[in-house]
Amino acid sequence: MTLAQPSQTTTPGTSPAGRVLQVGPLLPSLEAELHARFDVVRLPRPAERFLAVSGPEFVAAITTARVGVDANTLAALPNLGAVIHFGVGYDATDVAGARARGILVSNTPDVLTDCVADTAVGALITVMRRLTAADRFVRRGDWARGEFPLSTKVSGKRVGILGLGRIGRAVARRLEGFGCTIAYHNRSPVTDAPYAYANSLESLAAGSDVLVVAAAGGAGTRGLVSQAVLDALGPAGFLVNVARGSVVDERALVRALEEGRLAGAALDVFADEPHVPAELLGRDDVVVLPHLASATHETRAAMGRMALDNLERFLSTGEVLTPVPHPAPASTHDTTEVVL
Ligand code: 8YV
Repeated sequence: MTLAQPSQTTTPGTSPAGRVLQVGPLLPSLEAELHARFDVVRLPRPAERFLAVSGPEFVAAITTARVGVDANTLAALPNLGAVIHFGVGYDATDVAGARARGILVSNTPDVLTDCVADTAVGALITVMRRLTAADRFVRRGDWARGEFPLSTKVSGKRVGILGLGRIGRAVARRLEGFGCTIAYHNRSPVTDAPYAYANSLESLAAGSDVLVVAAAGGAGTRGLVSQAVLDALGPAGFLVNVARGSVVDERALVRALEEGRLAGAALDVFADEPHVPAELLGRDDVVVLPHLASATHETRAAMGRMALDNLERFLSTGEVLTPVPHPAPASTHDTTEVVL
């Protein structure tokens, strides 16, 4: 679809005319379809000169949960009407700034819930049973020299979930099948949840063998898993994070592991991806994954379809199909909206 001249307004119910800006890399198949169907330009880096000249041409931006559209980029796009995310998280985008200008923001909820929850449970089992360490043990030839050390039983354990939203619930359902006892912490209790509510994250951690982080990223949850929370989890406790690296105080986590104040951690996300703290890399009590929770053929294809459907709907009607929740989970530890 080739679109006409940029319009100054993107009133819901009307078709905004203009170009689409691709911010960051996308799944190759999604990028190919996008460029075949729409008038799309990929934002070059550095972006300033390009945006100064061409910024007004764009009525929609498409990006990923990890890259997002920041405040500076938004400011250079005066006719923008929508930010379309490939991903459920949108903490990398200046959503408040977008809202203030009436710019719509969409994400791809639900379609990735199963894969992210599967990954959380897989990572939990992997770190508690030391499966990746055991794999390395066999490959090194150490098995011929002795037995692999004992690990920790998973079934029946007490699991605390930070952020009982779509993904947190899917993790809980799966772990119920392992006979685990589930408790959770959100800013406020979820009315229809059959699990015990802890009114502080520290008390949740103190009563858990494993803490699973499934809360939205952003300012409101930054550093929520603090040294005090890790200490409450204790030297026999495990941490699993499939949400955002920013939710955990990464330096405190490294110290806790190094000082034997935590039994292990399985991390799919980091504060400064793709950089992983060097101290974690040599540790057998840590599982490090490259932010892959939603990265299956099936789920990424479904996310791509949903992103394209949102873009198409916006360009034809001025609306989106799956707008992000309003108000966004934000300032005061609102972990009820869940991530990824
Ligand atoms: C995305 C994610 O797959 O959806 C999210 O919030 O973090 C991941 O599932 C990834 O950011 C897409 O590039």
